[in-house]
Amino acid sequence: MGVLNITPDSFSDGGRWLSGDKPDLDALRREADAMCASGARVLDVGGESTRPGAAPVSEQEELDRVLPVVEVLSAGCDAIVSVDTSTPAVIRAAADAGAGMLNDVRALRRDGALAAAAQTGLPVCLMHMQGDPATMQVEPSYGDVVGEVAEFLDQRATACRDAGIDAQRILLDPGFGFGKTLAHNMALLAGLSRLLDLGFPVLVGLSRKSMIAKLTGRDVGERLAGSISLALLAAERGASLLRVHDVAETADALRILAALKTVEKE
Ligand code: 7PJ
Repeated sequence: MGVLNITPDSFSDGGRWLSGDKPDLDALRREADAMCASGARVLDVGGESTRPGAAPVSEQEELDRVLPVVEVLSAGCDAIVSVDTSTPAVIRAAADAGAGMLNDVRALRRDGALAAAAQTGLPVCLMHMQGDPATMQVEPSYGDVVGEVAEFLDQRATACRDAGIDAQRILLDPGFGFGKTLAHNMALLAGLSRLLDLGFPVLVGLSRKSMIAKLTGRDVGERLAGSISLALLAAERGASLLRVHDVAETADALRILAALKTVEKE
């Protein structure tokens, strides 16, 4: 899953895909084509930055950022267009515009989001976050982080099924960096199998995240090696979908892992 943030303030590609306050559709089209040629199967389009302390975005702003991009990418691209949103109006409009998947860092907990998602019939990714983006990195705390994240995701998956979302259309995500310290993030990666035990495919987003800075001291533009390492470790531990900025490089790493797995199976 390649990341395309249509925001002025996302931590790694903020402002890159905007010209003024409008999405730069030509540049996005080129980047999307490059990601697909490199092996992306899903493109994740987001109009709200959820970095710690990010400014809230209005519904209209989010619609203006996301919809034209969904329209353009879903018309001319083999990849599924996923929309990273928590907003019911964006969920509905994105589905009408051709989106093929919904990705919600709030796990469809906003008023009306669950019903809106169910109505679309699209696959949904439910992510765990402790707190909200404004304050989530202020002393996050857990007793048993893996157990608590698993319990939350299990409850949200049940809520989705009760709302009429087919179990086969649900993905789960521990939400690396969303209300988590480095120790919490590493415990979740080490314990990924406990999330797989819930019976749903697991998506992970580790690309360029600040946990890499904590481990390697690297600035955001220098986290490729760290990102690929984490992607590979997550894939080995059973993650089904990797949300990444650097599609070509990650795809190379996955090809090598796949070749090793083939030999191990023989
Ligand atoms: C994630 C996400 C993640 C899912 C972001 C960034 C920060 N959605 N949206 N999982 N992270 N499902 O671009 O790294 O980890 S925004």
